[in-house]
Amino acid sequence: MKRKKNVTLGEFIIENQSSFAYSTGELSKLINAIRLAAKVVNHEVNKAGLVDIIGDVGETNIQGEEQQKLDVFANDKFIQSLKNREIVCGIASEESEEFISINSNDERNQNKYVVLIDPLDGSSNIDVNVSVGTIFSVYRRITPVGTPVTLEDFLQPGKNQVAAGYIVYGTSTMLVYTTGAGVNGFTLNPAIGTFYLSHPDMQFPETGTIYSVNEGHYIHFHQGVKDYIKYCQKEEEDRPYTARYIGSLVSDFHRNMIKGGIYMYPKSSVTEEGKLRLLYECNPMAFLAEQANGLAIGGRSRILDVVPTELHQRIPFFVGSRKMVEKLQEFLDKYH
Ligand code: AHM
Ligand code: MG
Repeated sequence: MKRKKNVTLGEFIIENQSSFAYSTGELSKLINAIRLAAKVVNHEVNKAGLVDIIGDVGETNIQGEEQQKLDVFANDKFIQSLKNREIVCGIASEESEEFISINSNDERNQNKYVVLIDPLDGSSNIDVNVSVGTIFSVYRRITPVGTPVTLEDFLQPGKNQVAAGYIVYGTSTMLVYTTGAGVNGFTLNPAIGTFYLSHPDMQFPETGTIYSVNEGHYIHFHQGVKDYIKYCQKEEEDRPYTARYIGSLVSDFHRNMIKGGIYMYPKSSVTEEGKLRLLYECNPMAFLAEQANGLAIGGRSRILDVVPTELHQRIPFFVGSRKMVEKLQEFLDKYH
């Protein structure tokens, strides 16, 4: 079938609204709110290099506003955008200790979605002009509408997600998301502030030749991961693989989804739970991966089956092309 050209994200959301099983338009509004905040954050991220010229973090700018750190700025923008449109009943952010309830104890509030967000992931890369990203995840609340949201609404296994996505602020800015019917990617035309469908139906190649891991920590990794890394480096069949590690999960994932590869953030002898957060980073990426024919595991089991116990829980994370993750799993299983 010939694909329509120049489809904007706005049009795509409207056209696909009815294909979403429980659609009442609420989820579409939610994605729209994220789209708008993404544009504002993109604008700010793009000026990050000018901070030393036009003022430093903590200084007061010409309008009398204090310059914010970009991750705080991004956090505020996404939360504001979702709050202003009154479309969610709760938000949890990697930036904040506690979740936020949005008029959820008002019985007129019929909003049923909660959003979990990592507003600016990989923010240590900003100072050196390397890509960063935003990650978001959406669930239907468990408790009844019109009653206060509780922790239970946020601590759901990833398989309950109704939508997830990321924005990558890279050489171009892209918004990639799923509502459970495949993964689609949209590229921002910064001149007119419009996202266009540029990557329809994204799929991880079944296998690939890229492995992404912070190998500086090799000495602390468990034996299964060490053996798999050695396997990646061995001269045999299509190996040695290429090592690529940006240190920005969204960008590493995005590249691997397009080219074929595996991303790993294992536990180690110094970080028993790994580094990445189950709710804000691993679950949304795992949902996207599975929707794009990839796999995501947390060591022994599928990430999306893990029942969370804490908002900021960390977990080892392995995600990527199906065959590569299966091969890694074989190595991990040897030591269990
Ligand atoms: P952050 O949430 O503090 O930004 O940390 C998450 C980031 C990921 O984007 C990235 O893959 C990882 O941390 C890199 O960690 P390390 O520097 O330990 O390799
Ligand atoms: Mg993060």
